[in-house]
Amino acid sequence: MTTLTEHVLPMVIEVPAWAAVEAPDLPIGDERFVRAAGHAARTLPAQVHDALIDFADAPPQAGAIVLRGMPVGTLGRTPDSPTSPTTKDRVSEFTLLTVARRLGQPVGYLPEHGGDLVQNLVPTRSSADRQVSTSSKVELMFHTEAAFHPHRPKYLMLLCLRGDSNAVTTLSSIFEVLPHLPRELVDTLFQPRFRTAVDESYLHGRSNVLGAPAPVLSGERDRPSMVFDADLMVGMDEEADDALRALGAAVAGCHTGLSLQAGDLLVVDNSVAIHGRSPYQPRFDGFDRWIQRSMAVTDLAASAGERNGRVIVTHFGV
Ligand SMILES: O=C(O)CCC(=O)C(=O)O
Ligand SMILES: [Fe+2]
Repeated sequence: MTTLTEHVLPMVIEVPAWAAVEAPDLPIGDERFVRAAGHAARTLPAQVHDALIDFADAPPQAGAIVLRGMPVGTLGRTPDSPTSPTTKDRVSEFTLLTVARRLGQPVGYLPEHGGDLVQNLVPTRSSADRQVSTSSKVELMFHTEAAFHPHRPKYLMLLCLRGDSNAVTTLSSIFEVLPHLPRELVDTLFQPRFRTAVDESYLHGRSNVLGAPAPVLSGERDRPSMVFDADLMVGMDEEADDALRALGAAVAGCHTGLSLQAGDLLVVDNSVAIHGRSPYQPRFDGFDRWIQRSMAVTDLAASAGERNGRVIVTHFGV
């Protein structure tokens, strides 16, 4: 049995009224919309702006921060699926992309909702018990976002438009977990003895494949980066597999969680923190939980050969 040890909570920044948000009347994916969001970063309240600068300079111990009270605009009903039309204005998308632009370059991923720069995460009946972001009845296991992807995002941003107090977004950071891991285990995790399968949301019916051997931990020994997926990653030998299981147990014993409420923007450094979500019970009544998600890389050039505009098109599966 694992005992739960303390894990720091992400710092919460209470956002004062942010008046200067005026989303242009353009499609969200239009480069002019993204540029306007980039320019709007200069109108962010000073403490939000400075917190984002500090966050990019050095990830905090929790690997994440929460901006509380961000504008989400006027919502209609929660859409039935990520790509169903909505009646909402563009305020929340502009909010997300403004923060994304302050931290890096927002990108979409073609297999996920067609590459939308801002994705609607809503519960759907068909995926209620699957390991995808539109699930609800199952626990979404701890993962680095797009762990299997060579162009995985550096930053993950989850803006809550409509909360559900029973849905807890779970969070753990390698900075917090590391002291609980024996030295030899850490040695193993630093070696390229792990492979990761592709998230089913990227496969659209194609057969899964394991990616190239890679380490779980990299970089500085006492302040490492981590790529981990409790569902999709395997060790290539018994010792590596045991190490992975031990890491999973350590994370299970050392994590925190928060129930996102409307206006909360959770900003995660995807290179040190992993996240998941508790099960919850949707009602499918038009007022279920509604999260918008954006992802950002630090450098667009790295994906140049596999990117169309801001949409990363890397193909997975056979
Ligand atoms: O719904 C959540 O709180 C987290 C979902 C998730 O893992 C994601 O969107 O990447
Ligand atoms: Fe995720």
